[in-house]
Amino acid sequence: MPRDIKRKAKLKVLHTSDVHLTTVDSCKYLEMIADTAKRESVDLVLIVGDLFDSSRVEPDVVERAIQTLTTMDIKTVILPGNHDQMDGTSPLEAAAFKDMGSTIHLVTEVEGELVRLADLGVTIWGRAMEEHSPTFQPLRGIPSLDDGDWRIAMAHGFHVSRGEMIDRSSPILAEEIAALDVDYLALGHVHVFRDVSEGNVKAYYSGAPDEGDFVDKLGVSVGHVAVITFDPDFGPEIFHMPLLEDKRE
Ligand SMILES: [Mn+2]
Repeated sequence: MPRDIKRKAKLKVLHTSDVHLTTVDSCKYLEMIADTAKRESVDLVLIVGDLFDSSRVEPDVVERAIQTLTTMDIKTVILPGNHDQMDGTSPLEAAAFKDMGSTIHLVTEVEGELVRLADLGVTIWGRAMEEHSPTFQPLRGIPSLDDGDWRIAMAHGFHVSRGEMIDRSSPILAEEIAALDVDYLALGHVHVFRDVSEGNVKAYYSGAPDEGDFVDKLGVSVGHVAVITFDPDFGPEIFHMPLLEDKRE
Protein backbone atom coordinates (compact mmCIF):
# COMPACT_ATOMS: atom_id res chain seq x y z
CA MET A 1 0.00 0.00 0.00
CA PRO A 2 1.38 3.46 -0.86
CA ARG A 3 2.78 5.38 2.09
CA ASP A 4 0.63 8.47 1.42
CA ILE A 5 -2.60 6.56 2.01
CA LYS A 6 -1.88 6.84 5.75
CA ARG A 7 -2.66 10.56 5.66
CA LYS A 8 -6.26 9.94 4.67
CA ALA A 9 -9.24 9.90 7.01
CA LYS A 10 -11.90 7.20 7.13
CA LEU A 11 -14.73 7.67 4.66
CA LYS A 12 -17.95 5.71 4.08
CA VAL A 13 -19.80 6.00 0.78
CA LEU A 14 -23.12 4.68 -0.51
CA HIS A 15 -23.01 4.05 -4.27
CA THR A 16 -26.21 3.58 -6.26
CA SER A 17 -27.28 4.00 -9.88
CA ASP A 18 -30.13 3.32 -12.29
CA VAL A 19 -32.89 4.22 -9.86
CA HIS A 20 -35.05 5.03 -12.93
CA LEU A 21 -37.68 7.11 -11.17
CA THR A 22 -40.87 7.19 -13.22
CA THR A 23 -43.75 8.03 -10.87
CA VAL A 24 -44.08 9.42 -7.36
CA ASP A 25 -44.70 5.83 -6.23
CA SER A 26 -41.34 4.73 -7.66
CA CYS A 27 -39.68 7.31 -5.38
CA LYS A 28 -39.96 4.74 -2.59
CA TYR A 29 -36.69 3.29 -3.87
CA LEU A 30 -34.94 6.61 -3.45
CA GLU A 31 -36.44 6.85 0.04
CA MET A 32 -35.10 3.38 0.88
CA ILE A 33 -31.69 4.45 -0.41
CA ALA A 34 -31.83 7.56 1.80
CA ASP A 35 -32.88 5.47 4.81
CA THR A 36 -30.05 3.01 4.15
CA ALA A 37 -27.56 5.89 3.87
CA LYS A 38 -28.68 7.13 7.29
CA ARG A 39 -28.74 3.64 8.83
CA GLU A 40 -25.18 3.06 7.63
CA SER A 41 -24.07 6.58 8.66
CA VAL A 42 -22.37 7.16 5.33
CA ASP A 43 -20.53 10.41 4.67
CA LEU A 44 -21.33 10.59 0.99
CA VAL A 45 -23.91 9.29 -1.50
CA LEU A 46 -23.06 8.78 -5.18
CA ILE A 47 -25.88 8.44 -7.72
CA VAL A 48 -24.16 7.24 -10.88
CA GLY A 49 -26.63 7.96 -13.66
CA ASP A 50 -30.27 7.30 -14.58
CA LEU A 51 -31.79 8.69 -11.40
CA PHE A 52 -34.72 9.51 -13.67
CA ASP A 53 -36.12 7.14 -16.26
CA SER A 54 -36.82 9.72 -18.96
CA SER A 55 -37.36 13.37 -19.81
CA ARG A 56 -41.10 12.72 -19.51
CA VAL A 57 -41.29 12.34 -15.72
CA GLU A 58 -43.76 14.74 -14.13
CA PRO A 59 -42.57 17.72 -12.07
CA ASP A 60 -43.98 16.14 -8.89
CA VAL A 61 -41.51 13.25 -9.30
CA VAL A 62 -38.62 15.70 -9.59
CA GLU A 63 -39.92 17.56 -6.52
CA ARG A 64 -40.22 14.35 -4.50
CA ALA A 65 -36.71 13.25 -5.48
CA ILE A 66 -35.20 16.58 -4.48
CA GLN A 67 -37.18 16.60 -1.24
CA THR A 68 -35.95 13.08 -0.39
CA LEU A 69 -32.31 13.97 -1.08
CA THR A 70 -32.53 17.29 0.76
CA THR A 71 -34.16 15.67 3.80
CA MET A 72 -31.50 12.94 3.82
CA ASP A 73 -29.00 15.73 4.51
CA ILE A 74 -25.93 13.77 3.43
CA LYS A 75 -23.48 15.07 0.82
CA THR A 76 -24.60 13.70 -2.54
CA VAL A 77 -23.05 13.79 -6.00
CA ILE A 78 -25.30 13.03 -8.98
CA LEU A 79 -24.02 12.05 -12.41
CA PRO A 80 -26.38 12.15 -15.43
CA GLY A 81 -26.87 8.87 -17.32
CA ASN A 82 -28.33 8.00 -20.70
CA HIS A 83 -31.93 8.19 -19.44
CA ASP A 84 -31.40 11.64 -17.94
CA GLN A 85 -28.59 12.94 -20.14
CA MET A 86 -28.00 16.69 -20.32
CA ASP A 87 -29.57 17.33 -23.71
CA GLY A 88 -31.85 20.19 -22.72
CA THR A 89 -34.77 17.95 -21.73
CA SER A 90 -33.34 16.14 -18.68
CA PRO A 91 -35.26 16.27 -15.40
CA LEU A 92 -31.83 17.08 -13.91
CA GLU A 93 -32.00 20.36 -15.83
CA ALA A 94 -35.21 21.39 -14.05
CA ALA A 95 -34.95 24.75 -12.31
CA ALA A 96 -35.36 23.03 -8.93
CA PHE A 97 -32.00 21.29 -9.39
CA LYS A 98 -30.20 24.61 -9.77
CA ASP A 99 -31.05 25.73 -6.27
CA MET A 100 -30.37 22.81 -3.97
CA GLY A 101 -27.79 24.31 -1.67
CA SER A 102 -24.39 22.87 -0.96
CA THR A 103 -25.39 19.35 0.09
CA ILE A 104 -26.24 18.08 -3.39
CA HIS A 105 -23.84 18.46 -6.31
CA LEU A 106 -24.95 17.72 -9.85
CA VAL A 107 -22.18 17.03 -12.37
CA THR A 108 -23.00 19.17 -15.42
CA GLU A 109 -19.70 19.57 -17.30
CA VAL A 110 -19.67 17.46 -20.46
CA GLU A 111 -15.86 17.57 -20.57
CA GLY A 112 -15.70 16.40 -16.96
CA GLU A 113 -15.44 18.13 -13.61
CA LEU A 114 -13.81 17.68 -10.25
CA VAL A 115 -15.86 17.84 -7.08
CA ARG A 116 -13.61 18.36 -4.07
CA LEU A 117 -15.25 17.81 -0.71
CA ALA A 118 -12.47 19.06 1.53
CA ASP A 119 -14.30 18.35 4.79
CA LEU A 120 -14.56 14.66 3.82
CA GLY A 121 -11.08 14.45 2.27
CA VAL A 122 -12.37 13.16 -1.04
CA THR A 123 -12.14 14.32 -4.65
CA ILE A 124 -14.66 12.98 -7.15
CA TRP A 125 -14.43 13.24 -10.92
CA GLY A 126 -17.20 12.66 -13.44
CA ARG A 127 -18.22 13.59 -17.00
CA ALA A 128 -21.82 14.60 -17.62
CA MET A 129 -23.36 12.69 -20.51
CA GLU A 130 -24.72 14.83 -23.31
CA GLU A 131 -25.42 12.06 -25.78
CA HIS A 132 -25.33 8.29 -25.23
CA SER A 133 -23.35 7.21 -28.30
CA PRO A 134 -20.22 5.21 -29.19
CA THR A 135 -18.24 8.47 -29.33
CA PHE A 136 -19.08 9.41 -25.73
CA GLN A 137 -16.29 7.99 -23.57
CA PRO A 138 -17.27 8.36 -19.91
CA LEU A 139 -13.64 8.20 -18.67
CA ARG A 140 -12.03 10.40 -21.33
CA GLY A 141 -10.08 13.36 -20.01
CA ILE A 142 -9.85 12.36 -16.36
CA PRO A 143 -7.03 14.41 -14.82
CA SER A 144 -4.70 13.16 -12.12
CA LEU A 145 -6.48 13.72 -8.83
CA ASP A 146 -5.02 15.18 -5.64
CA ASP A 147 -3.40 12.25 -3.87
CA GLY A 148 -3.97 13.83 -0.44
CA ASP A 149 -7.65 12.94 -0.80
CA TRP A 150 -9.46 9.72 -1.49
CA ARG A 151 -9.90 9.68 -5.24
CA ILE A 152 -13.16 8.50 -6.77
CA ALA A 153 -14.24 8.50 -10.42
CA MET A 154 -17.87 8.13 -11.53
CA ALA A 155 -18.86 6.81 -14.96
CA HIS A 156 -22.11 5.71 -16.56
CA GLY A 157 -21.69 3.35 -19.48
CA PHE A 158 -21.08 -0.12 -20.82
CA HIS A 159 -18.10 -2.13 -19.62
CA VAL A 160 -15.98 -3.51 -22.47
CA SER A 161 -13.69 -6.43 -21.61
CA ARG A 162 -10.28 -6.88 -23.19
CA GLY A 163 -10.60 -8.09 -26.78
CA GLU A 164 -14.33 -7.37 -26.93
CA MET A 165 -15.56 -5.23 -29.84
CA ILE A 166 -16.04 -1.57 -28.92
CA ASP A 167 -19.36 -1.02 -30.66
CA ARG A 168 -21.45 0.03 -27.66
CA SER A 169 -22.56 3.50 -26.62
CA SER A 170 -20.65 5.10 -23.72
CA PRO A 171 -17.93 2.42 -23.61
CA ILE A 172 -15.80 1.97 -20.48
CA LEU A 173 -12.79 -0.13 -21.43
CA ALA A 174 -11.07 -2.58 -19.07
CA GLU A 175 -7.78 -1.07 -20.26
CA GLU A 176 -8.98 2.40 -19.25
CA ILE A 177 -9.91 1.15 -15.78
CA ALA A 178 -6.49 -0.49 -15.38
CA ALA A 179 -4.79 2.83 -16.24
CA LEU A 180 -6.80 4.90 -13.73
CA ASP A 181 -5.05 6.40 -10.74
CA VAL A 182 -8.02 6.37 -8.38
CA ASP A 183 -9.08 4.49 -5.25
CA TYR A 184 -12.55 3.62 -6.54
CA LEU A 185 -14.48 3.75 -9.79
CA ALA A 186 -18.25 3.99 -9.21
CA LEU A 187 -20.09 2.67 -12.27
CA GLY A 188 -23.68 2.84 -13.48
CA HIS A 189 -25.75 1.54 -16.41
CA VAL A 190 -25.51 -2.21 -15.82
CA HIS A 191 -28.41 -3.15 -13.54
CA VAL A 192 -26.68 -5.87 -11.55
CA PHE A 193 -23.98 -5.63 -8.89
CA ARG A 194 -20.72 -6.40 -10.68
CA ASP A 195 -17.01 -6.27 -9.88
CA VAL A 196 -14.94 -5.09 -12.85
CA SER A 197 -11.82 -4.18 -10.84
CA GLU A 198 -8.46 -4.10 -12.57
CA GLY A 199 -5.25 -4.50 -10.57
CA ASN A 200 -5.23 -1.93 -7.76
CA VAL A 201 -8.27 -0.08 -9.12
CA LYS A 202 -11.49 -1.18 -7.45
CA ALA A 203 -14.34 -0.73 -9.93
CA TYR A 204 -17.95 -1.81 -9.34
CA TYR A 205 -21.39 -1.48 -10.80
CA SER A 206 -23.76 -0.95 -7.86
CA GLY A 207 -26.67 -2.33 -9.87
CA ALA A 208 -30.17 -0.87 -9.91
CA PRO A 209 -31.69 -0.72 -6.40
CA ASP A 210 -34.74 -2.81 -7.34
CA GLU A 211 -32.95 -5.80 -8.82
CA GLY A 212 -33.66 -7.98 -5.80
CA ASP A 213 -30.37 -9.71 -5.12
CA PHE A 214 -31.43 -10.30 -1.52
CA VAL A 215 -34.39 -12.16 -0.08
CA ASP A 216 -35.90 -11.36 3.33
CA LYS A 217 -37.17 -13.79 5.98
CA LEU A 218 -40.51 -14.06 4.20
CA GLY A 219 -38.85 -14.89 0.92
CA VAL A 220 -39.62 -11.48 -0.55
CA SER A 221 -37.03 -9.94 -2.82
CA VAL A 222 -35.16 -6.91 -1.39
CA GLY A 223 -33.26 -4.25 -3.32
CA HIS A 224 -29.64 -3.32 -2.79
CA VAL A 225 -26.84 -0.77 -3.04
CA ALA A 226 -23.06 -0.81 -2.75
CA VAL A 227 -21.43 0.59 0.39
CA ILE A 228 -17.72 1.32 0.36
CA THR A 229 -15.56 1.91 3.41
CA PHE A 230 -12.33 3.77 2.75
CA ASP A 231 -9.88 3.03 5.53
CA PRO A 232 -6.35 4.43 5.76
CA ASP A 233 -5.08 1.02 6.85
CA PHE A 234 -7.05 -1.22 4.51
CA GLY A 235 -7.94 0.97 1.53
CA PRO A 236 -11.41 0.66 -0.01
CA GLU A 237 -13.63 -2.31 0.87
CA ILE A 238 -16.84 -2.88 -1.08
CA PHE A 239 -20.02 -4.31 0.43
CA HIS A 240 -23.09 -5.46 -1.48
CA MET A 241 -25.83 -4.36 0.89
CA PRO A 242 -29.63 -4.86 1.07
CA LEU A 243 -31.90 -1.82 1.34
CA LEU A 244 -34.13 -1.24 4.33
CA GLU A 245 -37.38 -3.07 3.91
CA ASP A 246 -39.88 -0.85 5.70
CA LYS A 247 -41.10 1.10 2.66
CA ARG A 248 -41.84 -1.86 0.47
CA GLU A 249 -45.45 -2.45 -0.50
MN1 LIG B 1 -28.13 3.72 -18.25
